[in-house]
Amino acid sequence: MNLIEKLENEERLDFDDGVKLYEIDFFTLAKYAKRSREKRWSKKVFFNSNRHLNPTNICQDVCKFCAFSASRKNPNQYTLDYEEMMSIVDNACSNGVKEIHIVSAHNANMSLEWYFDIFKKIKERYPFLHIKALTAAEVHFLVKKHKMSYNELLTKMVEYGVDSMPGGGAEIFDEKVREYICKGKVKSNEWLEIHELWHKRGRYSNATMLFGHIENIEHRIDHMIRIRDVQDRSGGFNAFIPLVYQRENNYLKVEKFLGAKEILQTYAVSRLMLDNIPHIKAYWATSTMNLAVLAQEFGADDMDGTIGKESIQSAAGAKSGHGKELQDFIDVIITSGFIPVLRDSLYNELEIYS
Ligand code: V47
Repeated sequence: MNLIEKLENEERLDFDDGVKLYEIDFFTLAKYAKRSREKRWSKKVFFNSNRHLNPTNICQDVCKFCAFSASRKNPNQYTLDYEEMMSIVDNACSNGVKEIHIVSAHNANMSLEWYFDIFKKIKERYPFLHIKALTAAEVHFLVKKHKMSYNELLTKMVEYGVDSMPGGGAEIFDEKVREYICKGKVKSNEWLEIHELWHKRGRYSNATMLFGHIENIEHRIDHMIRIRDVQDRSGGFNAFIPLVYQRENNYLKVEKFLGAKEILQTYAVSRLMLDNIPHIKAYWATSTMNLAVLAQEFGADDMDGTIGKESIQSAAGAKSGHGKELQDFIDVIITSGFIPVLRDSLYNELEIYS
């Protein structure tokens, strides 16, 4: 069966099909990706009211693409104290935020208790606030440092109030590319294992892919298929998030940057390859609001959320330092002919604006 027949019949696509998707006519690709997102979500575009919290930027690892962690290029080290963190959370909650998304650098000076106390203090004050915290990269870092098993740490995370895990740290799973861009970080199979163990507890998480740097199309398809294989067994990934590489203030020299066409193709290919993941998120912080809403025509159905303050991508040049208002999402989604849906972290629909 050829690729177009497979797309017509909604057959599962293999590795070669995935590569070919980048070669077929752009609007034919868009047609099938959009059909797939509309079958699932019709004209709905999801977003949420969230706040990012990055407790420390001191990191023992050196990922070449990262401009967030303190280094020669970013000498401003910080570690927030509990009072500072709680004041951010208080502020967010008084503005109606429903999710706190906590990601730290790998700071060898901080104890395990320091991490757990962040979650505990937030949950004590705001029992209904959803805590999305600890990437698989952080889980791996903490487990190695404290000589415990993944499962022991995941048990503690649940005990101290973590509700779901973010999709960070996946980068690109191809071992050669990974070795070059983030040597020493959680390995690909370990990243996948941590998420699968988390899903086995009935918990949810996301999966990201950092693209537009030194990887090629084959690496992207391989990345998606490794995630799809886990999802076949576990069903715990809520969303796949292709993150567009931002190029400033880091150590990864990239000659050629992606244009809008290849970014949109990648959202579309993600939708078609990842037939078992409910949501494809066009994260506005790396794609801009304009492209994130256009991505809804190319298979995406989610734009992430208000964020409050964004520190990781904005350090590398993205214009995402300041968050957005709910009204910004509502306006851009309605003007583009879609239906804005305010969701919670697990995609329960809180409000539909029509
Ligand atoms: O894993 C770092 C990425 C990720 C750069 O789960 C960069 O809902 C682009 O994972 N250019 C962390 N990206 C952020 C993340 C995330 C974001 C939004 C939502 C969710 C979710 C997860 O940021 C890292 C890394 O891949 N990143 N540097 C850069 N220069």
